[in-house]
Amino acid sequence: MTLRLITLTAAIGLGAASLAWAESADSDGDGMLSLGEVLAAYPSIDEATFTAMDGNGDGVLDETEIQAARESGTLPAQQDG
Ligand SMILES: [Ca+2]
Ligand SMILES: [Ca+2]
Repeated sequence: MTLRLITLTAAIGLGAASLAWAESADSDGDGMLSLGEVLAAYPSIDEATFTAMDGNGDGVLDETEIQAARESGTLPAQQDG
């Protein structure tokens, strides 16, 4: 039972961590990051970098594209403020 509780807690923790990007950068709460949201949240990123991160070219970054950008180091770790 203790192990099960730990596993459940860990799962919840991972879920919260994966959504952390959206809570601070996704200002309109649609679950994806537009160019404007990325520029506002990450001053170090320019439009060309955004375009490079937008793998399917639909003009917004979905969670998959954001995860890929973070893993490749293109998108910096979450910034405070
Ligand atoms: Ca958004
Ligand atoms: Ca996209």
